[in-house]
Amino acid sequence: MSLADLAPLPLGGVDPLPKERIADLLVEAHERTRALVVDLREEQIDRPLSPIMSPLAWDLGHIAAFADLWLARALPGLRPLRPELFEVYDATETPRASRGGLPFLPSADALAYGRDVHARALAGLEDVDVSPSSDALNAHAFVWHLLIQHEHQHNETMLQAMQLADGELPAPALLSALTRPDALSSVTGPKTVAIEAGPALVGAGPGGFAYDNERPRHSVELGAYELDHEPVSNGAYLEFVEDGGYRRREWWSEEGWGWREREGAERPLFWTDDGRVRRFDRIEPLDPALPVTHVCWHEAEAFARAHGKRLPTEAEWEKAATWHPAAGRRLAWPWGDEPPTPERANLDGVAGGPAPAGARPDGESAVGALGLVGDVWEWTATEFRGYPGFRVFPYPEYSEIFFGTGLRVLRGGSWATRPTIARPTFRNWDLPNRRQLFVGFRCAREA
Ligand code: AVJ
Ligand code: FE
Repeated sequence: MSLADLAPLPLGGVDPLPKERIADLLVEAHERTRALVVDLREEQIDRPLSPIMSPLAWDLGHIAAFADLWLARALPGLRPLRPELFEVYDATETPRASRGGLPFLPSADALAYGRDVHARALAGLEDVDVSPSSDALNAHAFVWHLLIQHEHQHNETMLQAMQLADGELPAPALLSALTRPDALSSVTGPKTVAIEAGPALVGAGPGGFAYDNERPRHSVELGAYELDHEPVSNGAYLEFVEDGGYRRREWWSEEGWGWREREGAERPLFWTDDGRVRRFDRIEPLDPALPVTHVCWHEAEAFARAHGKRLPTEAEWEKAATWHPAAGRRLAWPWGDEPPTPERANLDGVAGGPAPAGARPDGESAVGALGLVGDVWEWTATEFRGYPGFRVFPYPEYSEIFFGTGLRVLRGGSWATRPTIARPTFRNWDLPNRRQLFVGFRCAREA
């Protein structure tokens, strides 16, 4: 089966998804995970590639253990295959930095464990009732989507670890379109879109899969605001650097300046001191039309301040991505209710990196913004917390334990995000000093 044949459709819409479709998604996720490491040497999979990331072999075993655990919880009478491994693969108990020292399975064993659990999942799915009247874990195929979403999120995490590996690892061969078509190149300049005052509907509605932190849908009153038409480009960010962006204290928050001084940061991660940029094992010219990538929240915030702007709140981001002012309703995606296509959004790893601003006019949102979904995750001003009326489901360690701990919300997905994850209600989060995500930003201001 080719990966292209299995390109996952986003979830949602049909609920519950037919079992054959769920099975396809499980197979696709499993094959993608294996394809990400297939060209690597065992030693590259087994050792930590960066102090802030897990070894790839840990991700492989963790994906399997997560599925092993939840299958046993969801299928009556099924005992986990390898419960003795659950502690080693518990993300809460073992922070990423210390995972290199854990007794996790080396790559060949981790892959074998993954294959065994995957076979169990496919067999278990056949007999289970996923209709809305089934038990809490199986109704609407919730737990099955949970396995897919989990593996898909780790697919992106694994790519982050590979990019962090000091230029030692090539991009996986499956990211085949590593050369971006020139025809896409365009710079649209510092345009903004205007969004009228009024309520924003934020969060996932009752149907389809969503994580607990995306619910419940609620209304947030917003004033009129302007949002950048597209993510901030390398060209604009380079001007900021050349204007002394990293030397002018007045553009930084106190916390941000502290970060800058401790790090000695002078430019985005992966920009070289001779003005180029590293992508996996290649050093390339800095393309001014591409969105700036691998900046932390503090850098994004300083850039915004230098331009008399600020970062958008997550409600502002979501309104710009989903609100159709003329129709007076919320859309599922920026461009409408249909799922992403390669013409609408740069997702799923296949482009090997972000696309130039303006490259995908078909992805325009109803308020006229581009690139909200795909290309780069976008930092928002908002701290990660539960929405009003939040209820944990099915476990607090997915999101609740992170609420109110200083993490910032990111929206929109990147070029490496699986389409199943890139829905506009999805909330990613990270520490404000982290730059390993495929992350950029756009600015906002009061109208
Ligand atoms: C939502 C991306 C922050 O990677 O820590 C994976 C997703 N949770 N396994 C993370 C997740 C459990 C999570 N993020
Ligand atoms: Fe995980």
